[in-house]
Amino acid sequence: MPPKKVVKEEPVLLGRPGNNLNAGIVGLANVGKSTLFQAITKCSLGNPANFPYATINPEESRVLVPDERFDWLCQQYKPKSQVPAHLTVYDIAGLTRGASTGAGLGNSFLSHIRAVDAIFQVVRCFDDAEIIHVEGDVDPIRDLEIINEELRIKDLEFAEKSLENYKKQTRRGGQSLEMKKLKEEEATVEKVIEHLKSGKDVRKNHWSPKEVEVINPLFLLTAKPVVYLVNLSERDYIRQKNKHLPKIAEWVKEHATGDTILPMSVALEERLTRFESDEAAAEECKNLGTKSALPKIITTMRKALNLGSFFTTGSDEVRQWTIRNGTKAPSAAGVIHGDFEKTFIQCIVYNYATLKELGDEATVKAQGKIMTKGKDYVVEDGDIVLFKAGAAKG
Ligand SMILES: Nc1nc2c(ncn2[C@@H]2O[C@H](COP(=O)(O)OP(=O)(O)O)[C@@H](O)[C@H]2O)c(=O)[nH]1
Ligand SMILES: [Mg+2]
Repeated sequence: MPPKKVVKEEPVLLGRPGNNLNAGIVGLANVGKSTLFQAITKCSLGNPANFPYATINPEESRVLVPDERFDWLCQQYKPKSQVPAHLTVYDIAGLTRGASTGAGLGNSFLSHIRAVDAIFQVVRCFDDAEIIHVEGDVDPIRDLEIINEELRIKDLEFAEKSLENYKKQTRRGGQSLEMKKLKEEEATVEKVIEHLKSGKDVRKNHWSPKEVEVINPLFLLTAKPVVYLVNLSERDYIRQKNKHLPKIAEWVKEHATGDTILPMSVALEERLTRFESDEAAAEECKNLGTKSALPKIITTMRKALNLGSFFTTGSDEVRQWTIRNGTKAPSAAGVIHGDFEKTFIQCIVYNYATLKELGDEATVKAQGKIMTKGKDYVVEDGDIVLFKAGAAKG
């Protein structure tokens, strides 16, 4: 007898569906958020492509995603146009203790955080008597807890509101399918409330796909992936040492297991953007025995958002496209043009790794490594794809 077919539940990710995701810089006031945002915006992230990644408005910027695969493809094809992938980053005003209850500009900060897909949380570890710390002194653990708590309180408030709504609907009772579904959803919201009350962030749990479907429309703040950016003095960053670092690592391990912590120095990054050229900045790094943390910051965030890339290549254009990992071919085609998703026929595909190994497209072809795939194909990170689509129906 053939083995029983295992029906695999399709995983559903927490957060907004789609491929065009963004990240916001969050933290207390005066921790270096805006300076970091400026540095990210100005620097070319080592990417040679000439791409208009300018600030869209003072708080929103499209940042190049550095990727050596893209650079290599551009060298191979020498295309007329080079379009790297980008990540949209927002500078969000500082959060204050009590923001969840409306302190400061509390609720408006929180609504800005609600609008982003992921959070860069900047934690201040640099000492500078001239830069006032809103809480009086440098204490990163206290700061982490303030932010963590404000976000959690706000989520609790939202979840409780949602529970009230469910209760209104389930009060009338009954055995209908619809009622059964509502009760299940209500139970999930109750579970979320329990989870938050026990001091845990929503993203730190294994929710079933069904539960995720209930959680996503709540747009919870602690469901968003977080990358912790520890802002050190230039000196501490260069020597990769700071007395607070071990404690931060411990805190993250306990409260946000698995989240990435990246030590960085906003002061250094800001200084590097003031050099006349990328080469001069690189020379400075070499002399200091260090390197900019910005490329890693961007690529780490892409990973946290579960984003991958596929490429389209040719002598006209080499372009890197962004998709969620696990995206099927028609949806990936839809990233290029909305119509392609519906009119998708097939795709011609091989991976960058194969191309890099064999040297050029002609060899990949001669060795029969180019595949034709249909609508169930899951596009892999690094795939080089040509989509075939039919004419759009009017
Ligand atoms: N010494 C030092 N000062 C910094 C650093 N980052 C930012 N600052 C200064 O701190 C002040 C607040 O910075 P800003 O980026 O506006 O902080 P935000 O409130 O978090 O956006 C400014 O005067 C910055 O020049 C840093 O890494 N080291
Ligand atoms: Mg600011």
